Formats: sequence, C-alpha cells, structure tokens
Amino acid sequence: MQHYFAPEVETASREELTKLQDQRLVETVRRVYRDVPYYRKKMDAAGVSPDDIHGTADLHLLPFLSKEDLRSQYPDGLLARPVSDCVRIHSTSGTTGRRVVAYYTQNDVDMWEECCARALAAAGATKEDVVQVCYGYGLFTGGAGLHGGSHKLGSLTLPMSSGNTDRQIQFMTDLGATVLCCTPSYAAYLAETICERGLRDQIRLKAGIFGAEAWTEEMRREIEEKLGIRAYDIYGLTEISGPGVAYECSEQNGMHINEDNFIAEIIDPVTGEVLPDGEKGELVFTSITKEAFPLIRYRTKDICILNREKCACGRTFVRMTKPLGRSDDMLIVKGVNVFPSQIETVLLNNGYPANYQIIVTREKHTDNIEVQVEMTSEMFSDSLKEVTAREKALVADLKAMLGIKCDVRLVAPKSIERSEGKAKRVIDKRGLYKG
Ligand code: DLL
Repeated sequence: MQHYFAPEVETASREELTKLQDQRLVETVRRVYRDVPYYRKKMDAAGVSPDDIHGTADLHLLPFLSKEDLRSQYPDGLLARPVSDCVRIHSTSGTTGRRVVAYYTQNDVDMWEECCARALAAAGATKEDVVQVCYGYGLFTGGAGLHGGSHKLGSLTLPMSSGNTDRQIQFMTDLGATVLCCTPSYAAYLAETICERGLRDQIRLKAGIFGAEAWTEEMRREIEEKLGIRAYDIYGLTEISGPGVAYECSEQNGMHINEDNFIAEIIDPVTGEVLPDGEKGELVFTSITKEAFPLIRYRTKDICILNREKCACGRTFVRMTKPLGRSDDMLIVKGVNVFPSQIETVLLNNGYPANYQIIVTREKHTDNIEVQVEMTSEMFSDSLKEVTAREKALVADLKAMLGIKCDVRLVAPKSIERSEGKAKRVIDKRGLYKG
C-alpha cells in the first residue's frame, strides 16, 4: 500500500505543478530582488530584472549562485528576513570561513519537516511507527530534519543522535523501533553488530532512511538482508534546507524532488548550459517557498540525472538519480564534508611542503582518512621521537580543522610520486560513486 503525506501535491498533474512553480518563482524573484542587496547586485550585473521572469521557462536568465557566494556573505548577508523573524540556524560542516549558515523562519522549519515527513511516509511509515533517529543532532541537519518529520507524521520519535552503538541497539530492541534513520555507513555497521550479537530476531525494524553520503546498490542489498528491512535513500543539503529535498519511494528507483518547494535543473558544470532531462550534469536548485534563506539557481556540485517518466508509486515529482559524483573535490568522510584545500592549509601552516596525498578507505563500514605528507630535508634528519611528536601535532591540528580524526604519515622528501599534469591529491578507494 502506498503511503503519502501530502497526496494532493505529491500526485498533482505536471500542469498543476508547473503553474505552482511559475507563480512561486515569480514571487520569490521579486522578493529577493527587493529585500536582498546581494541578489539585486547580481541580477543587475547580469542585466535581468524581476519583470523578465514570468515563470520557470525564464529561470535560465537568472545568474547562478555558488558556495563561494554563500561564504562571501557569511554569516547573514543573504538573509531575506530580519534575524528576529528567524527561529533556527543550521550549518554545513567545515571550519570558520568555510561554513555556510542557513537561517530558518518557523514556516521554513515547517516546510522542511513536511518534506521529511513525506520521505518517511514514502518509506511506509505511519503514526503507528517508532522512528529511531541516529543522525547527528546539532548544527548538522540530519537529526533535526528527520526528527521533525517523524513528529509531523505522529510517529513515536527516538531522538538518539549519532554514536553509542550499545545504547542504539538497546533502545532499538527494548522500544521496538520500526524505522531507522542514519547514514548508510552507520546502518551497515549497526546491521553487522546486530547480526554478530545474534540479536536479529529481537529487532522489529521494517524500513531505513539512509542518506547524507554516497552509497552503492550493493550496500543497500547488504543492509536490507542483514536487517530484514527495505532501505530507502534520502537526499538534501544544508543550504537548501537539509534532508528531504528528495526522497525515495517504494519503487527504489530514483529520489522524488519536492517540486512544490524546489525547482531542479541539470546544467553542464563547465559551460553552465541547461541540459535536457536524461542527461548527466550538475544539479542546480531554486527554492520557491523559503522565507529566510531563499536560494536562486544554487549549484550543488552534485552530478545527477533527472527523470520525468511516470513513477509506479503515483508520485508525479521529478526523480533524481543518486549523486553520481561531484564537480568539485569535496569528500564526505564519516558523514563530514572535507575539502582537500583544508588539509593543505594545515600542512602549509605547519611548515610542510605541498607534497601530500589523501587516502580514503572504508573498512568494516568505517571510513578512514590518511594524510601522507613529505617532510622537508631538515625535518628528515629529526629523531624518531621528534617525528612521532610532529605526527601527533598534525593529527591534532587536522582534527581541529576538519572535526574528524585523520591518520598522519610523514614520509621521506621526494617519496610521493610527482605528476606531470594535475597532482593526484586524493585517492578514494571506497568506490562509492558509480556512473
Ligand atoms: O548531508 C543533509 C542530509 C542529512 C541528507 C541526512 C540526507 C540525510 P550537508 O551536510 O550539507 O547536508 O551535505 C550535503 O551531501 O551536496 C551531497 O553531496 C551529499 N549527500 C546528501 N545526501 C546524499 C545521498 C546533508 N543520499 C551533501 N547520496 C550533498 C549521496 C548525498 N550524497
């Protein structure tokens, strides 16, 4: 049986959806032009006036917005409402200067939570369910988003946050959790631990909603088999609201984008040209209902394909594939967004040369990141004790910068292979992106 949270919009006709998007886009563009000087300047520079925008067909006239724009306006330069109208912030992982702060009014929180409620309902959840949320709570959007969605649905919510596997499993069994929300790598770890401890027949899970990082179909099958559940993907990003921008349905064949709130486009990441449905390119979102932090043509850097074919679940919202890669070099390690440039900054600040390599591996569902960096010839003559102390200091500085622990290996000068073209800084052995 299909569960919908908002069938009137989730199954609206294409004509109805386009009409709604046209009207909301026109209103949003007028509002940002009037209320956000940064948008006004950008639109003026591109020679576009709000009067040129009559609907989605005119979207391509508007300039793109990038993460660099957002960072340049840190923390509140893009606010379209006074701070006093806002009730919440969330923020991307990363360090000062790298962080993006997203503001929410109460209506923004309600819209976002409804998107998450739709995702839960699409995974079969109802008010009878017990939803265990083990995404992190706090600045990260995972915990708050699914928590709010579960409330909206009327399910019993277990606000576990991340970590403490023993307690997770105890609550899961004692309170009879039926829906699990966490990152796919943590789901795989929980599944393995539950099987190892012989607890499989004590859990009542029927579905899982896993996202925030790339995962493969093989991983889906493994989790589904080990836990005896159906595992659904969920996509989102802090800037656009958080999880629930798009969600999988019973067909498990692409994620439906909440088109009453977000307009999706696929562009060529190099030329910026809009590509037709079915072609692979960078996903771009325009929010059409957000009040505090509206984003116009925001470049996600996620490489995807859009599919507008009819879905057997009855939903008419366009579907996006899982992200098939990134058009920048951002890595997601242990659920945290990591830019190689952050690591380079720490190395250079500590007097190391820019000859380094970042090796990301996954063992038993846990990500590991190792930074190999060449010592200078002066450092190379240090005693073993001094080298160990240097490694320890780097581990601490990297942790402070990234928020996660990296292993550090100091290697001899000139031992990292030089490349004739672009240096290969990152070796990601996890094989997460397919396609
Ligand atoms: O990861 C929001 C989220 C929380 C989504 C919980 C799903 C569940 P950020 O930390 O801002 O927000 O990271 C956003 O994560 O641009 C993608 O590259 C990646 N990402 C998010 N969901 C998926 C997914 C949250 N299902 C960035 N598959 C995005 C692959 C994903 N990558």
